[in-house]
Order: sequence, then structure tokens, then C-alpha cells
Amino acid sequence: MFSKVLIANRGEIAVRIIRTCKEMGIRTVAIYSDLDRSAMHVRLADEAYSIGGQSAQESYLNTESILDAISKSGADAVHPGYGFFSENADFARKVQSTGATFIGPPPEAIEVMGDKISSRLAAEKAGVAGVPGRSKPVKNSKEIVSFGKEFGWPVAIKAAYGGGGRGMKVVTGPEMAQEAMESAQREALAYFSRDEIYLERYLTWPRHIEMQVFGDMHGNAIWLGERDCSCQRRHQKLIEESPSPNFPDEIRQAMGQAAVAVTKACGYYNAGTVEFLFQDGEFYFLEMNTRLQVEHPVTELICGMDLVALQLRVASGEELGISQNDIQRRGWAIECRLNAEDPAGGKFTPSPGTLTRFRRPDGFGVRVDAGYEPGDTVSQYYDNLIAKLVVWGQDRESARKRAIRALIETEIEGVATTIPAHLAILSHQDFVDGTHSTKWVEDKLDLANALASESQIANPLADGAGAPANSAASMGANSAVGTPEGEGQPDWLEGKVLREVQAEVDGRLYEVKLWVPDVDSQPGTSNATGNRPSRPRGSGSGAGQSISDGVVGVPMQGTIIKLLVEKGDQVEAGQSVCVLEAMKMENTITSPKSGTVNEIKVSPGDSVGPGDIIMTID
Ligand code: MV4
Repeated sequence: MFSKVLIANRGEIAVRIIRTCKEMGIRTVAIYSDLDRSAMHVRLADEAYSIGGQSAQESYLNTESILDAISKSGADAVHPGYGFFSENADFARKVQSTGATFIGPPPEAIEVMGDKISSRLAAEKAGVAGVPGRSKPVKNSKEIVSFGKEFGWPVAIKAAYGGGGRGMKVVTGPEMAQEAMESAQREALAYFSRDEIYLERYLTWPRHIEMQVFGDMHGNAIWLGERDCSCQRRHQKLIEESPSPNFPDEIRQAMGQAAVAVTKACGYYNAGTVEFLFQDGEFYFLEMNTRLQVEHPVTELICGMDLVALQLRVASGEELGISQNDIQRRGWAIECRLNAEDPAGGKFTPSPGTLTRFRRPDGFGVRVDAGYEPGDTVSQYYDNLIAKLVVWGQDRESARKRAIRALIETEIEGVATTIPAHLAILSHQDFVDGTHSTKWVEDKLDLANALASESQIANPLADGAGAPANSAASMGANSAVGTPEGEGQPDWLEGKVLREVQAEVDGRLYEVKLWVPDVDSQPGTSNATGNRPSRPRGSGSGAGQSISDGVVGVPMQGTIIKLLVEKGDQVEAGQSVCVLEAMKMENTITSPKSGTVNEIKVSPGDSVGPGDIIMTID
């Protein structure tokens, strides 16, 4: 086994690898850019070497400085993580030329799988079919037209050296062939410096299901179950789960065997993932990823195995030590990628910044792989994945509900996050039914108002609006407190901010979200993303107190029965100001503070809902 491993990566995956090394008694070496001098992976490693620079190109993609750090540290192995140099055969060879071991597959296998035409051929040779198509480059648009006639429209044009979805064009008919071909070639050239393209029949509603495989240097290979990664937008995955819902076990077994066949056919060892498209009961080889993937914890949770430990063992020459029959998969796992992005309007706008608050969820079946701690900064220069929330449950519904609970428990401030999108996905009937596809998030899911809609889907775990404070209804944690901005905002939201207020009704505390006039926003109290820098809550800040403490809000759906005060009246904190009929009961609503009734916005008989404003107190 190795004595010192250099992790040629940053963020959560570097942290992930360091943790397993520590458990195995292996010394860890971090590398860091100028921006990452005090990053979490550096704090956790035993040693750290500066590689300079800010951008990925200047730092984590700077071969010379990384090779320098390998030799200075005396590391006997290098783990590339994912992204950066993880699938670069030249880097793997250079590492090996220093005498250190590259913790990953042989460079030749990286090369075969890096070219999509050669990987399609390799799979074909192993008896595993890709989507019906041609495993040779296309030279002119006539070939596209004849392909469409033979296989049917639409046709997918793909970049031979592509990947990750860039360079793919969908051609719906012969008249589009020429233009689509040229544009695919231009894109392929721009992204991958090679303009070879090839054709496949285009599947219109596929699921993306991938199979985790593992091989050793002694010719053994196994499969560890699938992951369904159909919830993605713009080729960025959002949610992954295992097993895949509505996926018959005969197909799982066949897919596992197909994945192992591909693995063995290219002389593969270490961790790998074989990607498939699945539609109408058939699966088709798509590509093979020759690295440990972001979503590997989903497999770890259902298999009860540490995949990084296994990577280290097989890289040091050990046998897998487990056969296919030893693999037992149990229960269900779901991973949500918490990115520093604002999902409002489905735009997923990057939202770099400092995490002024980061409360990690906890409890049974909850795992958080984070690359950041409170006070750390998510830089615009790198991947903005803050953390992965991975939950385990004994079945899909338990896992789904646990994921929702844990997302609600998570509090991140200072940056916007994808949490509202995850809540929208996990509480959508299509997801519950498992009828979604790779196109579902972009084509069907409505994220038009991912921020504001949070108060509407107030409690996805229970029905009925309104729940006690600090329960599922208080979703204010998720940086949803902010200013409406961007296109598509209704006029009435202009100049308003989303605030969380507490309302006490008959001695029970409710938290609701309100769009209120941005009266108390002073320069410096609100950061660039419009989020409040801090959010007082709970008894520590005084029950009934809130950020916009002069607003009396409606905590639940109901009818206004009676107003107990008039405009201009003096009221005391805790004084009853309004009677609301809800859930067949009369509830008195109290003033959150002492002051003067400034404005009354409702009348007896009005139908009101959570988030409506009853009155304001000055
Ligand atoms: C496809 C396809 C439908 N039909 N190929 C996109 C990423 C690239 N590696 C392959 N991709 C696709 N190839 C055929 N013949 C649909 C996709 C696709 C997709 C695949 C996996 C995960 C997400 C996706 C999102 C859109 C399209």
C-alpha cells in the first residue's frame, strides 16, 4: 500500500479522498492555487504545496507545478479526483514517469474511451450495442439524409471527441441536415479541437442510467449497481439515485454484465462508469467515464463499500478480493448536488461568494460530502459544487422524504443554492412516479419562481399549509430570502424582498415567507445576491421577533373573521390583533411588536393564504 498520496484536486472530492487515506494510515498531500491557500482540503491534508495561479488553467491544470509538487513531497501515488486531469492519458503517463502510481485506469483505456467512435467500437466488440447508428465519421450531409431515411428521424449528430453533451445536434428532418452538420463540426472544433462527427438515432425520452464498475490488474471486474442520473439540466446533473426507479431486475443484471464486458474488453482496471441510455425497455451504450464520479457515494451507500479505499487497493496491485456474488445492494440512496447557483427561472445562474452561514443537515441516513465550511468562499474560478447531500433509506419513499427533510434542515447563506430546485424536483409527482427523463427538468419542471414558490410548496412532507416554526414549513434556510431580480418578475414584486417572519397563533409559533416592501434595507445589510447576511431566529433572538418585525402575516389558509384593532391604534407585543378562521377553528393572531398600527390590508370576510400581509406595525 502507498505511504503518501498526493491529491491533484480541490473541494469536496479532495476532502473525500483525504478522509479515506487517513483511515488507511496513508499520509496526504494537498496542492493549492493562490485562492485556495486556506481551503478545506488544505486544512485537512498532512502537507500542502502551492501550485500558484487562480484559474484552473494556471493551477490545477498546470502540469509542471503538479509534477513539481509530486517530486517535492515524495508522494508515491497521485489521485486525480474527477474533472481536471482525471481523464487525461498524457497526465497519467507523466505521473507514472515520476515513479509515482496514477490512481486510475491505464492510460490506454482512457484513450480508447476518450474518443466516442473508438469507445462505441470497443463496446460493439464486447457485444454491447450503442444507440442504433454508424460507428464511422460522417463526411457530408447526404449521409445524414440517408441515415434518417434508414433509421428514422430525429437523428443525433455527435462529436467523436466530445462528451458531456457538447457538440451534439438533433436533426429533425432532411432540410436541417447541412446546417446542423456544419454547426456540429464548428462546435466540435471549438470545444475539442477535432471536427469528426458521427450519427445515431435520437432517442426522445430516455433515462440516463450508468453502471459502476471496478476492475483490478489481475483481470477481475465486477459491477456495483446502477445510478439513475436523469435529473439534469444543460448536462449538469442535479440528482442521482440508486437503484433506478421502474427498472426491472433482469435489465439491471443484463446491464451489469454488459458493463463488465466493456470493462474487460479494454483492459480496464480501477473505478469506472459505463453510461447507458434506457428507453422503452432497451438500453444502449453511450460512453465510459474513466474516473471516480461525483455521484459515487450513492453506490457506496447501497453497497456499504468505500470506493476510494478500493481504488487505492487495486492501484497498489491488490486483487479486488470480492466477487460479483459478494456484492449486496440494500435500500435506496439519493444524492442532491448543492451548487452555488440561483435556480430561479430555471436559469441556474452562478452565485459565487462567502458562506456566511452553513448548517449541515444531520441524522440517520444522512451524509454530507462538503468542500467548504462556514466562512469559506466559493470562487467563480472553480466548479461551484458546495456539497453533496446523500441520503439512504430502506426504500425510495423513505429516501425521498429523508432528502427533503435534510434539504430543509440545511442552512446556507451568502450564496444562492440549488436547494429550491431539489425541493421542487423531489416533491413533483413525475419524480415520485419515476416517469421523468433526461429532458424532464428542462422541458417540464417549472422553476419560474423557484425562490418565491417555496412558501407555496410550504411543506412537501405533509399536506395542509402551515406548520410550526422550525418544522418543514420553515424553508427560509435555503438562501431563499432575497430580492426579486431578473426578467419575468411580476411588477408587484418590484421593490420587495422575501422575508421570513414569525407569527404566533394561539400560542403556537409559525414561520412564513412574505414579499414585503424593502423598507429596512440599508446599505451594507444585504449582500450582492440580495441575501440577508444573517437571519435571527428562534428564542435566541426573541420569539415573535423577525427581520421584518413590523409585519403581521397570515400563517395559514383561512378567512379573516374580525379585526381587533384599527389604523392608528397603539398595540403591545403579543396583543391579539386579528381573528382568522382556519382549519375549522378560530385563531387569534398577535402583534409581533409594540407600536402603532400603520396600515391594515385585509377586511373581515377576506380569504387569505400563507404569506399574505394582515397589517404593518411601526
Ligand atoms: C443521446 C440522446 C438521445 N439519443 N444520444 C448527451 C450527453 C452525451 N454524452 C450524450 N447525450 C445524449 N445522447 C441519442 N442517440 C440524449 C442525450 C442527452 C443526455 C444524455 C445523458 C444525460 C443527459 C442528457 C441530456 C440531454 C441529452
